[in-house]
Amino acid sequence: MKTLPITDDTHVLVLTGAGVSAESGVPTFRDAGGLWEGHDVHEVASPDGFARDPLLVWRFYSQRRAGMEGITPNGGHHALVALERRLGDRFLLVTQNVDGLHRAAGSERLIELHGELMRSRCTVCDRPPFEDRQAYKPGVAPMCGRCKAAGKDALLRPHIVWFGEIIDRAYLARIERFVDTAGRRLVFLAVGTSGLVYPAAGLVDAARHAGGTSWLVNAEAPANVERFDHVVLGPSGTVLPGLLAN
Ligand code: BV8
Repeated sequence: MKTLPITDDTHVLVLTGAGVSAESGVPTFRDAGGLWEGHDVHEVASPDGFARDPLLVWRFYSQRRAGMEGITPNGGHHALVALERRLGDRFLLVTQNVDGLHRAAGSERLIELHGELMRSRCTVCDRPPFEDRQAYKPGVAPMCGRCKAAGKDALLRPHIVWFGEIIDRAYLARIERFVDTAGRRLVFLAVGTSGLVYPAAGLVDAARHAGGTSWLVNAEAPANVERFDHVVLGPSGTVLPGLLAN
């Protein structure tokens, strides 16, 4: 079994996708054939879709919130926490997942690039995103309490980055700084991602451009497999503990 080549000055940047949560029982985007709970992704994960039918979008996200009941991190999440604790500031984890499982496992040097399923925010006022685990009943679109107190009606929305929405610049700057500082000392590890969604899918190119080496752990070879120096095919919950063992 291969192990990730980590020496005293190796910097590790990890990118995870839906595949890292699959063994915890969270359905992946691709497994659903691009249809989530039977909905076209652009109907339920885009600003236009929300403007068109906020009740449908809230039903979709409420279903996903309810679906997280009893779901816990798996061996892959825990192996990444152990590596973070071993490397400290030479480690950074970027996840495309909104399921909160990395945070639940104890990850701290973590960027949740596409937002968080269990947080909501107001579509009008500048109230910061807040924890909201509520799976709203069909037909209910939650409203902002602060706007209501000011006599206004304002819809809440999930604190999620939808297709066509920009990623927080501060996140991208932090990733850029990490890659630039690491340079040739960088090992980039992608886990459980089909490599189709940008800007996350471009991180492997940035890592290689900086002189780093790229690793992929995935159940099958994804579209961008040729951009990886090393490929380990298999379930990440089983593969990562061995691959990351010190
Ligand atoms: C942006 C939140 C600037 C939602 C998500 C045209 C119009 C508008 C935009 C675009 C456009 N063309 C291109 C774009 C850019 C667009 C994009 O990349 N589109 C793609 C489809 C081409 N990107 C954006 O819009 C981003 N913003 O670029 O802003 C801009 C703005 C306007 C126009 C241009 C640019 C924002 C993207 C964020 C979208 N939000 N999530 C929600 O989750 O509810 S993305 C969503 O889908 C997920 O978060 C995730 O990122 C993605 C699914 O990808 P994966 O995580 O890789 O999951 P997937 O199921 O695909 O793959 C799982 C893999 O795991 C598989 O390979 C499988 O084999 C493997 N696997 C399974 N089990 C296991 C396993 N591996 C290991 N172990 C296992 N057990």
